[in-house]
Amino acid sequence: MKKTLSLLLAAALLFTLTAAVVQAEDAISIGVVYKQSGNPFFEAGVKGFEEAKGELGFTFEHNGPADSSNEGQIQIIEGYIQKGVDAIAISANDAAGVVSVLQSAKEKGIKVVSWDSKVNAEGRDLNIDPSVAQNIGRVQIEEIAKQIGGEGQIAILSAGATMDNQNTWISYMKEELKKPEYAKIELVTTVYGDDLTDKSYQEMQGLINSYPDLKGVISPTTVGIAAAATCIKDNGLTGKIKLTGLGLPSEMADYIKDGTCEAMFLWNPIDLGYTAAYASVALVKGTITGAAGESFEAGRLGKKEIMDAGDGGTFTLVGDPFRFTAENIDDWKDVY
Ligand code: RAM
Repeated sequence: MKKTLSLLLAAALLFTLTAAVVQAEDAISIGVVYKQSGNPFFEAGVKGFEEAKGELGFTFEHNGPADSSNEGQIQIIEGYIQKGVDAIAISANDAAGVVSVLQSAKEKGIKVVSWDSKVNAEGRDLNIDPSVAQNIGRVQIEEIAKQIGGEGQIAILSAGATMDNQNTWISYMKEELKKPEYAKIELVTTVYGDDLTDKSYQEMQGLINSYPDLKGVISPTTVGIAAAATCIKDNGLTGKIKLTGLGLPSEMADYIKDGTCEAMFLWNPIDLGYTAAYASVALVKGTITGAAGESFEAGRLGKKEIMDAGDGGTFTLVGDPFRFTAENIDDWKDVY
């Protein structure tokens, strides 16, 4: 009797172990690529992948080039293809530059989701946009207009010249600026800090040197706005050059409180990564193909509708931009 029992126990143990191995082998694997390493915005995005992993049971790796380059992203993608991941989830430095390598991934059956900054339609199955792009552009113009009292020179300090998310938002900012109420505002230039802190700081210093009458700066990048705030403060220009854009509360809290940046916007980057993870898994499982009209469940964020993006591909949306000020920044600075 005892012998039969221990045999049964051994068999049960073997079964459990085998099941665990099979499950580990079968787990969906996602290769996450972001614009650059060391950017806290993407570290927050990775937290969203972690959270979804706990709910869905996939495995993932994440990486981005230190220099924000397209070449660096291509190398990372090639590595993921070699490893045989099931899905690639990328925020692209160059929407066109990664299409070819992602097409070879797709030929091997790998699903491709772009999130945060899109890949052109031919290279993706679905894009996850943080929020309605037109809105993101509009609120930043409204904000800077209010801060500078409706007139004067403004400049844009952007991320990389080939980064689709900033370029799209900037095109909507320019549309917004055509409205009669902004007739006295002059956009003097757009400069690019490539989402690198030092370069962004230098570009901000360049703006200060070249445009002595500059009244305001919009920086639609978390790296850019933080570097611009430091530079404005270092030059003793707090309150003289107004600053708004898209910033992380964790990086900007002090500058919001001391008035270097009266107000800025952002959506929740954790939710963005979380949604990209759910979309990747749905594509791999085949519950969606990424076509307009489909929808998928994104855990605590509920049902996400897939829509026509107007660029030959499709997209879904995560949330609304939130306006951060001295009144609410303390509620957020420890979150992301
Ligand atoms: C930077 C990156 C990212 C962008 C945010 C707002 O971290 O450029 O792509 O979405 O800013």
